[in-house]
Amino acid sequence: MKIYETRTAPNPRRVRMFLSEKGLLDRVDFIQIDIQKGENLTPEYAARNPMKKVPVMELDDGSCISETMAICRYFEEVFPDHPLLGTTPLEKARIEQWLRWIEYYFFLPTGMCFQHSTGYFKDRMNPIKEWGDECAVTVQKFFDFLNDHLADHQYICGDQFTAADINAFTTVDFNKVNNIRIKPEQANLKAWYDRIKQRSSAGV
Ligand SMILES: N[C@@H](CCC(=O)N[C@@H](CS)C(=O)NCC(=O)O)C(=O)O
Repeated sequence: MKIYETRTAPNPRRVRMFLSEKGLLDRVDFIQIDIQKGENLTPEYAARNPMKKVPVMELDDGSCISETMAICRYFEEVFPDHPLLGTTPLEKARIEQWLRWIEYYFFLPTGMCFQHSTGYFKDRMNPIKEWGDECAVTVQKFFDFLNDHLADHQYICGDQFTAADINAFTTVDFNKVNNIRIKPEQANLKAWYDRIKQRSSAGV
């Protein structure tokens, strides 16, 4: 099984961290795609993922699945040990709720802030600096929201580490490119961040 990815990009990192937590990293061959050079924009790559993004998983029979959480879902179903997406209906729904909050109100504005402020992909999009600035405000509000939530939670979904922690942690980390860091007064967020950072999966 192969995963086409980019080592420095945040979506592939979410998948690697998920696989690391489940002890599955060595089941996969990782193939590096240089997205800044546009290696993801070729017809050959688009045949695997018409959205031309990383990551893409390719199974041994040649079938391909893209979208970070779809890939994680595949591994959760095939390898249910060390569940990261919940086991009971309520847990599954709560984790899904958080995954969506993180994706829509945190990860997406983080990516938009980066792309519109830096012009990293200016060969394929029209960066609008004001939109980048606006997204930075949304991101900072989510840092505050997480800080408040973590006042009485060990992990995002309670007492158990889940994929929601992976997605929030990798998004907080990626915000270094936006110069958005945890503020000294966001002590709950900092304590949670340090807790996750100690896990070996945080280093993959
Ligand atoms: N919704 C997709 C987003 C994938 C995505 O945007 N990947 C970025 C890297 S983190 C990418 O491939 N960017 C290259 C480009 O936009 O040309 C997912 O969850 O996997």
